[in-house]
Amino acid sequence: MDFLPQLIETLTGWMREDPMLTVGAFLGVPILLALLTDLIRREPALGKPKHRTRKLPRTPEAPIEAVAAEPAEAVPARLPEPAPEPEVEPALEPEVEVELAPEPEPEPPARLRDRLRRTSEAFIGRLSSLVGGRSLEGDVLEELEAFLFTADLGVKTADDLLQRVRKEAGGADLARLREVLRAAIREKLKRVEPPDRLPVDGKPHVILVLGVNGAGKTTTIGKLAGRYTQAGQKVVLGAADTFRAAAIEQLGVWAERVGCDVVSGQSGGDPSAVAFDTVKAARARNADVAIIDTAGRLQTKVPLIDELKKMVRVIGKEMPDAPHETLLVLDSNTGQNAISQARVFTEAAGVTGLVLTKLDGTAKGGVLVGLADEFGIPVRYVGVGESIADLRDFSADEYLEALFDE
Ligand SMILES: Nc1nc2c(ncn2[C@@H]2O[C@H](COP(=O)(O)OP(=O)(O)OP(=O)(O)O)[C@@H](O)[C@H]2O)c(=O)[nH]1
Ligand SMILES: [Mg+2]
Repeated sequence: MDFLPQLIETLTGWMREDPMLTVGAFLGVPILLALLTDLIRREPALGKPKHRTRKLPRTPEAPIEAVAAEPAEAVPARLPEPAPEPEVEPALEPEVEVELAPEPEPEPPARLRDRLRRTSEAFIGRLSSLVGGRSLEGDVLEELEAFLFTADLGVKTADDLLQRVRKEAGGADLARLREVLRAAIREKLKRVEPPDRLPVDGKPHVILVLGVNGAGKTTTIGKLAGRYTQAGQKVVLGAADTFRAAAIEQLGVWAERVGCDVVSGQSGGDPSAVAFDTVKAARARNADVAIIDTAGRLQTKVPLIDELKKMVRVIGKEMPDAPHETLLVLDSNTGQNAISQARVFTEAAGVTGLVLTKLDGTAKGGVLVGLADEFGIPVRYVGVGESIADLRDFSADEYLEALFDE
């Protein structure tokens, strides 16, 4: 406590010895302190321990905010002297990629004749060169018989056409043969021409889509949803193919592309439950059409066919007259095998319409005639490519023209 008297005594001594210096010290020291405080406030780094800050590149993995939020205490008081940083090009802002479902190409619809060219060449083209300038008798009729039985028409249809040719064109020439065949095939195709376009028989009109693996079910559903939507109908899709994980996603892409809702369940879940929910949701949302996708199944696998029967029963519980349409999708490339597929599916699930896909690029499109002849089930649509416009209403005359006209 005797510090104060000592200080006073010392200052009095200084005053006595050099009064000017003492007054200067009294005024100068506080001014100096004030200046120092102000300087530290403006340059905080001066008042902190020395450490290095690094600018991180501006990438999504290292956002700027994360660097700023790092607490100062986390930095050690003394950092080892860092190696000089290499010159780095300033990082560009990362480009943001937005994935959009590809838009359907707005190209004008191709003529069926162009798409059916290979079938036409393999059937009528080969038949014409086989007969050539000869008349229809003896060996020529035998060659014709062998040809028709291997032409993807099915045995029943080939036999029937041969009888017609013998009766109506026996002894005649190629021109007459073409005439008789064209008329006979037309008769068969006219029976399976659908009476109406894009039917809407219920509210919602429920369509169940069946077929073996890879036949083109999901693609057909996407195109069909596109066509109904373009016609002003509200569509709900049901992803009841719970067997293949990517199937739900595939249908989702189509739903986004055409602008409709999709109902889906768990991968590996009960497809009947999804079918039921789809019809229920379509009713609740006042939709006009509900289209249900199913897992591709081989016609020989009985449990899968049983599952299909269950699905039809369960849909009927939610809406007694549904499904209004059960479409069987058949890949034209499978030729005569499509006929045996149709036999099993029609027995299992009461198929009301056929869709023949991939008529473009196949030589086996003649199977459509065999299917028409054998089952008499309407051929609702034909697939002649991968865009929405490539799902066509089946027209007997258009098909005939594509097959016969060179
Ligand atoms: N060229 C052509 N390709 C088609 C046509 N229809 C479908 N495809 C193609 O056939 C392939 C199989 O079609 P999907 O719709 O996946 O067949 P899916 O029956 O649903 O197959 P799963 O679900 O595995 O049973 C795809 O590459 C389609 O693009 C068509 O009319 N023409
Ligand atoms: Mg599918």
